[in-house]
Amino acid sequence: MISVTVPELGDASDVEVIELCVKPGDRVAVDDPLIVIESDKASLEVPAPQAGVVRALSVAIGDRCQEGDVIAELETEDTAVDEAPAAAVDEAPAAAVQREPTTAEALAPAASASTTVLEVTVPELGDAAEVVVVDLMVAAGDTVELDQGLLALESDKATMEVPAPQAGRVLELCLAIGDAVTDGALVARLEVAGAASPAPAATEAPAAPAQAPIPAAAASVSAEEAPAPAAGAPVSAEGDGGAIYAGPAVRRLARELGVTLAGVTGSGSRGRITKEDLKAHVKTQITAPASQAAGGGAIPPIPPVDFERFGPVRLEPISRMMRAGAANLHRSWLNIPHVTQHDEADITALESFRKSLKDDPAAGGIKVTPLAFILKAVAGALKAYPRVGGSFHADGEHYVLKDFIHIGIAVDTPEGLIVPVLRDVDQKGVLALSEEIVSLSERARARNLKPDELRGGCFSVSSLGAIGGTGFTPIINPPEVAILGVAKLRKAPLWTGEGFEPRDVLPLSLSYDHRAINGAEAGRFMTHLCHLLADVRRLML
Ligand code: CAO
Repeated sequence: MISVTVPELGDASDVEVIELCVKPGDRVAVDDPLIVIESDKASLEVPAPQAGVVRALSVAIGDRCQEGDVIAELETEDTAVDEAPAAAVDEAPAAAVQREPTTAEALAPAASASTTVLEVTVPELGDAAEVVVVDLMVAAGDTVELDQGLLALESDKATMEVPAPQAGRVLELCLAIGDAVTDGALVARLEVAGAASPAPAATEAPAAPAQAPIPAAAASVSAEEAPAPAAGAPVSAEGDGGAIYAGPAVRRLARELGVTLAGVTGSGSRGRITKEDLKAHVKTQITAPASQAAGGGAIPPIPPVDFERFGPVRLEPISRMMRAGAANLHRSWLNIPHVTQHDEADITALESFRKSLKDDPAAGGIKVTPLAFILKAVAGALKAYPRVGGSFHADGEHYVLKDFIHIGIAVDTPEGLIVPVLRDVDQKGVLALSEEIVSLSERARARNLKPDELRGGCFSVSSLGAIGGTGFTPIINPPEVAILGVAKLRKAPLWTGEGFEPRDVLPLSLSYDHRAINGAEAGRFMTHLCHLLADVRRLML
């Protein structure tokens, strides 16, 4: 553990703490700012002299301090290992626990070291840019088995566990409940016996990352960054020449976000801009009425309403999943020219066969709903009309045709809508698809889907058939270009050529991206789909 003190202040005798950049428990790299202090002439960040974990902050905002005053206690990489649980020290030769091995040592044959420290990181998160820690399943000092969950993460779509890549002892858990993390964030340090097995790269312990040489590109970026103004130096000005009070970390963040600090109002003393000010500014810009941001063609905002004027109201939080879903739907609706093609399939024969499966031992008691047949028929129609399962290429010059048929199903959950994907639907039977629908929808409702189960779809099906309705216009799930809405099956009189017969009629609505699919193709796709559903024996051809 080392004590971090206020550095030499030049002319200034005492300074005020105006910002805390970290909190106890935070992991910092060398030179990460810990606090910001301000004299009457300038502000200055006090950086971490070494990489480590902040164990305590000895100052609060508004405190006045002087050169040499302790501002924080930092557990550095070395001291963290020194203070490893006694049992670990007992069981392992001192050399193995006194310091972390380098990558080379960690990967060396077992004979060279009796223990190795593995850094477990957040695995690839797929579409989820950021996830939140919702459960800590172990504590420092715990012994863990291979694949035992260390902690649980939750995105707006699913919950997942980060498992131990090897059996061992948890030296340190580096995250706390509520922390928002991204791919590669450090989860835990694990002491494992012997040399590290060649685990996936993400879980291998790199040699103290903060000490790794900075690649040339990174070095040139940091050279461009404004240096921390020394105490007593004038506060640097930005853009318009006016004085802008902001530390290097805030300036760096502003550059990353493309924000000109001149437009940001600072809430710190003497108008100093904090990270919170910057984030609030960006949020305001994003949520600002489009008419202000985008000029004449923008969408006029819906004016806010004070509902309490009309009676008592209650506020209910909107789930993360619901918010993410709303953003996706809005983005799709605004970007994609939707057209919806309606049709009806005569599924009398399909229904009679499906109902017969209830008592058929061959079905093994599996619950079979019309949806499994619909997926199978959609797969057949996608084979015949592959453009409907395609996507625009990001280069804007190509269309992607896929040699696989993965189909998403919209599942209604208490937290919001979620679309797990069934893979290779064309290669599976109706019973296997039925089992998968039940499994995916149950796990979607338990928020227990893996990221891989939520991506890769070519097409989606949204079934409201169990609920009701005669038709609806579903919203496309990009990068897909089409989605099928299924409404409630009904008995209807159909003309057979000789008279009317009561038939089972299934209303279907295909919303498609008119840039990708023209109306004639959509019409043919739907006609073919209805044809397949009318006699599912055709799926075997
Ligand atoms: N017409 C009439 N009855 C239907 C039907 C239809 N089109 N589709 C299903 N049913 C029946 C089923 O056969 C079942 O009855 P039985 O048990 O007597 O056979 C009953 O309705 C319940 O079905 P289910 O909902 O349990 O199963 P499913 O396979 O049809 O659907 C799932 C699964 C996950 C898609 C569904 O539960 C769900 O979440 N639907 C909502 C999707 C949604 O919200 N879409 C709107 C998104 S906005 O575009």
